[in-house]
Amino acid sequence: MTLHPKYAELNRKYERLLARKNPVDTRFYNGIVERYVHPVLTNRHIPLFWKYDLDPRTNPYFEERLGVNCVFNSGAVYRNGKYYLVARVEGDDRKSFFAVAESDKPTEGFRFWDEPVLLPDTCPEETNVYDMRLTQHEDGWIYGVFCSESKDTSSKDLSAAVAAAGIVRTKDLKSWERLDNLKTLRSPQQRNVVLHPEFVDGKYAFYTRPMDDFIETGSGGGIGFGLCDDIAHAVIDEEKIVSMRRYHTITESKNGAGAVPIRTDRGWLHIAHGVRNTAAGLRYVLYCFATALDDPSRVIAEPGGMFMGPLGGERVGDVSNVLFTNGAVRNELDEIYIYYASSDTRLHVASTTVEKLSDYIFNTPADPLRSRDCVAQRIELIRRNKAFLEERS
Ligand code: M1P
Repeated sequence: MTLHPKYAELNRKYERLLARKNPVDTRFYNGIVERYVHPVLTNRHIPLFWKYDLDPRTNPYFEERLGVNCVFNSGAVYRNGKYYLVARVEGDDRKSFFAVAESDKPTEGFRFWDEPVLLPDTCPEETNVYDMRLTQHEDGWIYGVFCSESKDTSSKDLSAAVAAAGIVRTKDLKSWERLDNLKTLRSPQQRNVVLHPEFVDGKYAFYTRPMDDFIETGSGGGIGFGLCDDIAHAVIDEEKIVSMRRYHTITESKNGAGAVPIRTDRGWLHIAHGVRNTAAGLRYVLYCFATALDDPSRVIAEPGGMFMGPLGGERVGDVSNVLFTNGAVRNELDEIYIYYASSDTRLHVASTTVEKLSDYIFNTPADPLRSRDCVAQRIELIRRNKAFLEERS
């Protein structure tokens, strides 16, 4: 029996999409990162055989049987010259799962492996999983730390859920070992948890995000940091706040550790997300900070504001309230690629270098709290620039 003619047509489109070049978006400039015209992963990158039953006897109308709504927040690793993303794939039923996509190039050509990741079934209460951060740890394993969502059985509210940090490890991104979910004794819920790539005082170190409930961080004061002895049964009893939530800043509503920190000579570079209630509604942005090499819980530089926000005004329809990263990689050329999601529907990439990102983090002034002080800061820059220009004329 022959294949449905639609298959050949859709397959041609799929291959064209995967071969498409992804030029730098010249409409955007901030000197810190380059952004690219096309997303690196969307639901159109999902192989046809994940969605359609190709047998015309059981699918005579070539209907999508298991559709995919979107592909976004991905963990990222760079190994042996290849870029690997473990993306959050969300089916039409809005349940998420993980899948590995691979490319030789950091900004284009990502192709999903034939099958998505089937996690070991060791957590019967878990109803949904998403947002995996991938850490190549110095102990030799690649760890995936992700959001594990379960129904809150203690609440009468049918939609009440509990967020915890699930932990898996792998050597090849193919076979995954499930470890116990992270326990944080002081915080009832966790999201945006990131494993630090090196031991700290001989222990595994996590960036956490203490939350009062499933969505709201409530009294959770920002990005936390805690140590644990045993990664297979990880328990953190004390969380220290590293990057604080602050009133009237981009971390006002909540913030979260985004990508795994990048080691440089000057310190660990962190890319995180902040959420703020703005005049236009809730807005997610990316911000950065650096921590000390000998103590990755001690912030040594934290510029004010954001270094990447939604592309306001430039792409009508693509302007989103969400800008979220959980993966960035650095290659041997000291290039950094940041994989970020916009609108919770597609995955984009931005690039920078260790030098540029460090320059931004260590030389951008901190955010004064009051609007008046921000104006004063700006006037100071304007006057300095005027003097500089006059000197040259
Ligand atoms: O919708 C935006 C993001 O919301 C959650 O992250 P956070 O708790 O930091 O706001 C997550 O569901 C994330 O996947 C999502 O992108």
